Amino acid sequence: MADPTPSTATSSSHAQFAREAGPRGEFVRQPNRFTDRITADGSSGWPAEPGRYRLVWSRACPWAHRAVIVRRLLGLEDAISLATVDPIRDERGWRFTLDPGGRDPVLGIEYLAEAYRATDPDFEGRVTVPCLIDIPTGRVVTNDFPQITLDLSTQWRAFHKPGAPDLYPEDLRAEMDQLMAVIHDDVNNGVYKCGFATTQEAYEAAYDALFRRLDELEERLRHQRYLFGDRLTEADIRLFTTLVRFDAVYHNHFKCNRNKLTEMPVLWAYARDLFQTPGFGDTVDFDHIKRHYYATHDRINPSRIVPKGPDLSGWNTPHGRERLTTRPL
Ligand SMILES: N[C@@H](CCC(=O)N[C@@H](CS)C(=O)NCC(=O)O)C(=O)O
Repeated sequence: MADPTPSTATSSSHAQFAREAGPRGEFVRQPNRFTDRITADGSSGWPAEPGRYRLVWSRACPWAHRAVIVRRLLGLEDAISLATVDPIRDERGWRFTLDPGGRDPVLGIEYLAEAYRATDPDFEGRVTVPCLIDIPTGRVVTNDFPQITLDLSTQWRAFHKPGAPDLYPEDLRAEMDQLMAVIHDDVNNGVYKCGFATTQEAYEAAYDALFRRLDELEERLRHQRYLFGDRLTEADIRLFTTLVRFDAVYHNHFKCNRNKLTEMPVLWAYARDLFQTPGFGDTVDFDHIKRHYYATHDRINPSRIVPKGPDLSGWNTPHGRERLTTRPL
């Protein structure tokens, strides 16, 4: 381990988000504030109903990107509308400055924080995407990102397109939950734990866990096309949204630099295979991704300079993974 002396002061003043710094300088993500669920039978008070809810995302955000890929694969675009925020937050948070007049045309608000405050006037945490908003009342139903996507699969079934994939199949759920949990801890959130650590020790622990897990996934995917054999599932979507950001931001900005994704041959081919699948690559916006991370985490990158590289043209090169498939998608 490198000499930890320079950063042993674990003061949260070094942290990107002061309220989310643990006692040993580790990043501790805030809990999701709104955890209501939209259900098929409406028993939660929020029935699955086309046209009623608006999904708010940032093209930069890996957690929100999941929801958009799932929505697309299931054919829920007409049932759930989409609001896109500016990749650059100001001191009041996510803004609808990409829309005419700087207002979301459906919700009529300029800042996502307005919906959070309308739902909970005492809310003081980070206002986050993704979230689902009830259009008639303007209330935030949920910003519980892991549940949002599972519910799109299980509670919105009546509105899926014909032939939509089962992204959360019952026979795989126990195994999927287990794998998605470790991928969350070590990879999806793991890159943030590297980037937002305020001590050398916390950073190295996160870095080691991240690359240990990536090595394991590299082996798992060597002889099978997806994480669960020949079936594309939500687990792949969750892994993809981190992998696609890896070389563009995490490798440099979050110091996840043992190697680039392009230097892990199996994961690189796997990620390209997904990238070239409709719903994946066509929902990736490298410009938003780079500008968001480099220009809004001012503790990590005070100059806000956005690197010109890396060369991202490799994403569309042949991946050769078709030979691993025995069943059509
Ligand atoms: N809801 C989760 C995860 C979603 C999340 O972190 N989204 C990021 C974008 S990737 C966000 O909205 N951040 C707002 C901010 O940093 O102020 C959380 O509260 O940490």
